[in-house]
Amino acid sequence: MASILPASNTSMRSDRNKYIGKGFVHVKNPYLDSMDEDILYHLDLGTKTHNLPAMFGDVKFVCVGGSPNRMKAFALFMHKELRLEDSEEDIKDICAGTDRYCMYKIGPVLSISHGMGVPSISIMLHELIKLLYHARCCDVTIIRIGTSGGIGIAPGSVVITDKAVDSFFKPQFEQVILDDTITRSTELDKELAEELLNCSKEIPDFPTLIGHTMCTHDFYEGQGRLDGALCSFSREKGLDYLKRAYNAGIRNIEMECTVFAAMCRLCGLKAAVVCVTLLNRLECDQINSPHDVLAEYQKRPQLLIAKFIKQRLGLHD
Ligand code: R2B
Ligand code: URA
Repeated sequence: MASILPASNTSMRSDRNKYIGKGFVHVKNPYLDSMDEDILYHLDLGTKTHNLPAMFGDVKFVCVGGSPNRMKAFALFMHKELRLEDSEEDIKDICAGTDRYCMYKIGPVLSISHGMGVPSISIMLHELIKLLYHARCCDVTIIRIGTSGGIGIAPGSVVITDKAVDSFFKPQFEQVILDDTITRSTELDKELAEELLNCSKEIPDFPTLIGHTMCTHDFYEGQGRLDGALCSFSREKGLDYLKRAYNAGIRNIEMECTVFAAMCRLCGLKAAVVCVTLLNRLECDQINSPHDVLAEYQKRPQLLIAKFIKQRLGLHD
């Protein structure tokens, strides 16, 4: 599927401003359009080596998730659900030239892994957003599907995020730029969250709710766990933090949603976060459900997003 450009067809100095209108994915970087070539290093793609509009111009849905295996599984599942004519063997990792991230394209759907934590997803998003911009994609919906720790809800519940908040329960993302810290809004698309919730109601035995999601920079102490290599607070203090989070409307904790919300919002992507909870953090720290149970939980966000995409495309089960 790769569409490699001949060396002559290379200039990035085309009139890009006309694509900044409503609906087009945009970048906010005055330097980008004056570059002769843009190498998306961690995706192993580039404007001189690949015909990005031909490869990606029809993308309407982007699904991102931490694990490469899960994003491959999602791509194969989408392929089955969309009943596309090409065979399963045609679904190849577009980023096979790098082992940083994986990427699969299934018709209008892109499935990409982002690794764990803010720095990892942030690098991927910079390059993904530039990719969508160079490809002149418009009206793109992007959804992070993932796992999380639930607060006060049954394990296996799916949380659709209405507010992505930081460790201080604030709906913001603090980005250190040079030696300054700037604060970006983490507002997500409300209508999209409602649409996803309505979609979930059509799936039997599919516990789903809308709630705030907290993004932390650490899985252990940062999420109030007592079972890391380091723990510098008491059991009572940890539990008190989680209870205060619950009282502030937070229903799950993960590690990417704030930067994801902030970057997508600034670049014209309608964004949602859909995470299944693997445990109830008011009851335990360790993820101790059997593997088959966890595997079933992990499929839930995929099921919901596949149903949502099919509905948007006017396809029925
Ligand atoms: C959820 O799960 C991962 C940590 O286990 C992290 O990437 C996240 O956000
Ligand atoms: N992912 C997290 O970030 N925290 C959890 O507790 C589970 C998954």
